[in-house]
Amino acid sequence: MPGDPQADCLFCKIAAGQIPATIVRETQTTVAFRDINPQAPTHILVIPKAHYTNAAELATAEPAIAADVLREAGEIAAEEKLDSYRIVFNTGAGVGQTVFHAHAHLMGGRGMTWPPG
Ligand code: DGP
Repeated sequence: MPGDPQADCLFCKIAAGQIPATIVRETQTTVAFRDINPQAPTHILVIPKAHYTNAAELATAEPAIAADVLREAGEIAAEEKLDSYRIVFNTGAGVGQTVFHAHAHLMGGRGMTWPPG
């Protein structure tokens, strides 16, 4: 069922506490943890606990939880004292999505160029 934990999903396992991660914040619907391979001084992933493959699928099925993910990213950015930051949802292997459980990358603490590579 969409939303149910997937046995072979890394981020479902992190959400369930079965794989360790540096947890930053947790709510009823979301978990935020530090990226294992940070691309910026602050690089935090915010995920829904429910399993959806990507951000659009999450927003279609559970718009309130998609909003939770974005609100958490903003509140964490404030906690991390980031006055500028980027939130990225890679969607599809062609643009670098490697974990097929919706996640926001919250990145900040350095300057960034636009457009992204
Ligand atoms: P993406 O490429 O958009 O699918 O992002 C997946 C991110 O997940 C990538 O930046 C690295 C991160 N990541 C992969 N495995 C782990 C892990 O086991 N722990 C943590 N904390 N992050 C992970």
